[in-house]
Amino acid sequence: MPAPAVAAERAAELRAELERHNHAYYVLDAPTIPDAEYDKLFRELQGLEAEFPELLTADSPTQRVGGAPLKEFPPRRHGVPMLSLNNAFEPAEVEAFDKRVRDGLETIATVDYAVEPKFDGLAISLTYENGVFTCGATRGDGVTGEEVTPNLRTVRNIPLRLHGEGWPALIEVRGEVLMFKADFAELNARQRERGDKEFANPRNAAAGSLRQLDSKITASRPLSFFAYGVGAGADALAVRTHSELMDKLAAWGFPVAAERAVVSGSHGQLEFFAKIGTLRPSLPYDIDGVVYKVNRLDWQAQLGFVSRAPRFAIAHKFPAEEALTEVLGIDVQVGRTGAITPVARLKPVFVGGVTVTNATLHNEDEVRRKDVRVGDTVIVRRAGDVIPEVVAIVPEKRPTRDLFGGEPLHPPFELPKVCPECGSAVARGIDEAIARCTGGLYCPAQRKQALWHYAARRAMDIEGLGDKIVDQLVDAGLVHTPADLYKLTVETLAGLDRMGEKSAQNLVAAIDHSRQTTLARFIFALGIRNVGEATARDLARYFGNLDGIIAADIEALQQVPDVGPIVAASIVAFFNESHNREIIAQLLAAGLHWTDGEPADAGPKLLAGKTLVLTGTLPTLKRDDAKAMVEAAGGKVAGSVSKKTDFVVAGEEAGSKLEKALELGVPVIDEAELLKLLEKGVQE
Ligand code: D41
Repeated sequence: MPAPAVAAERAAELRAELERHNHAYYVLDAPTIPDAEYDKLFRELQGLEAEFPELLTADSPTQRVGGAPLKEFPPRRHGVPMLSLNNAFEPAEVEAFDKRVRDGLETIATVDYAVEPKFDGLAISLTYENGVFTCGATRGDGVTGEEVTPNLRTVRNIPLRLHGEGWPALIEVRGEVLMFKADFAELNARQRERGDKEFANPRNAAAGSLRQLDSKITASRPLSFFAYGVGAGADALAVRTHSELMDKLAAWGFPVAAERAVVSGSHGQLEFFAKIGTLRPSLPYDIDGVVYKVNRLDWQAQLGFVSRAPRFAIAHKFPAEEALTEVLGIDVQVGRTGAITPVARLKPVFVGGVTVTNATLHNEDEVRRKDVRVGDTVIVRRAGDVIPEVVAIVPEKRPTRDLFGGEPLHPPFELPKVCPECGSAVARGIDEAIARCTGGLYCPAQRKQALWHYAARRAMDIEGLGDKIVDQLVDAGLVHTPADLYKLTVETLAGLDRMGEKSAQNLVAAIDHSRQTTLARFIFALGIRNVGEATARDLARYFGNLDGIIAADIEALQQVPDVGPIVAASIVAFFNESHNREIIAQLLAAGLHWTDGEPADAGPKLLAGKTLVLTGTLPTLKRDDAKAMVEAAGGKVAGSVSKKTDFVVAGEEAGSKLEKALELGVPVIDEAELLKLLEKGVQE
């Protein structure tokens, strides 16, 4: 055990060092030591304080972890009342404020203002006696607040002892306690994991955390503090302006707004307002406006205040981003990919600068978690250009069937079983948050998307059927499903915007040409969720025919290489939907057929063990299709010619591969001979 005098000296040293690291980490955002080192010093101090309880001081960093729970918060009268701020919303109100200030000062000169973001937190007052934090309280009614000292000690960026010198024997530092957006998101994720209640926004989270009787709970919540002024003790400070005061507070170890500035007149104020408005989404904390303060302190004193609000300062607020309103109904919307999104129909409410009548509820789980019901009063949020959302309900305002706290008037929300647009089944994949309409090709909400995909180069490759044409065809009601494409005539098409006779003819020819395809392309063209080109090819190769794929269950599908439970479930859901099977039947009736993928076990593998190389442009077959046909017959298609190559299939403009084949004496055939091989096999 060290001698008491040595221990006392070491404890003081450790306290100073730990607070220096705290300040660097939480105020300057510039860590000075690794966490593990900090923990080691922290535990050493804890050890000394345990051995020598007389060494324990109020400003010890070990006191940041919280103490014994309180029964209630004692009232605390502020040394100097905490004023409130008047609000301005319009530029004209800001100009009027500036005019009042100049009139009050009887000056025609331009007035300088200290300007700063308006933190959306809770106003508090921190008392330091001889440089040591001794008491912290909420604003309360401005005269008397609640003392929450143990809780405030846990706020990591509040200095427990003032740095530097020159501070008066007693000083009240005023500021705002808040929670950073990132800390809030982390806290809510933690709450959710534990099944605890989530907070609606960082402000509520900060308020809920600060008002804990058990300071150990507050210690586990990531609160932060920013200073914006001084109450008692202000007269003793040798400063001339508010901006100098803020510099002094920063030097004593307080976090202050990095965005603070000094501007001239109402023009400068409005410029600052606009600048902070654009910065707002990227700021790490929520703000609800900016604050303008006459910079010269003697002028502040001269202006004084009226009924608790200073004449020298004003808050210029952004339009509120959150408002209360009522849920009139809950509908679902079908997106272009079939995603089903629950949407709250709201009693119109002005929020975020616009009137909002709908707000997204994101997905089924979110509605359940928030338990939003028809008739509920809800907090609606619209921030910037983000889609309005329902943040939370106000449980106390839920209407009930009777006056005695009986059951709610409306049942919990349930997602419809069928798509409101097309009546197809709604399905939700394993591990998926989003439910989807399985109507795919048939659903009007998904129609355009489904048609674009169907016509795409890697799908049915219908040249000339681009996005613009699809839009027109669908909007004019000419095409509902891919099967309708095969009924289009030159006359109908020529009637469309920017479509000449010649392009119409070409498009009809391209659509006609697409009747001859491959099974793999066709499967891909159906736009089954989670089925890309490669999976479509694997399915075609494995099953060999469409009926086999349609008939396969989840088990059978998973026998296909690379097909897992999620893909298999998507395929089953797609073919279970009768609308989809109907469209396939219509397509086949329209004459669609394919040349690959004959039943895997039917017919001999005529090209088994043979390696072919394709080169140049073939007269009718596309490269991918020729490859698929060779592979379906058991053959292999290689990228380069060697002595092991059995055939080189050469089309127009064949280059070096043809030369190599001739050089090595590899047989060279054309498309017609390839088709013969595919039909009859190799005649040896
Ligand atoms: O950021 C803030 N929320 C903020 C609040 C600020 N930056 N400055 C403030 N200045 C004052 C005066 C001028 C009265 C000292 C304030 C507040 N008051 C305030 N916050 C809550 C009530 C008043």
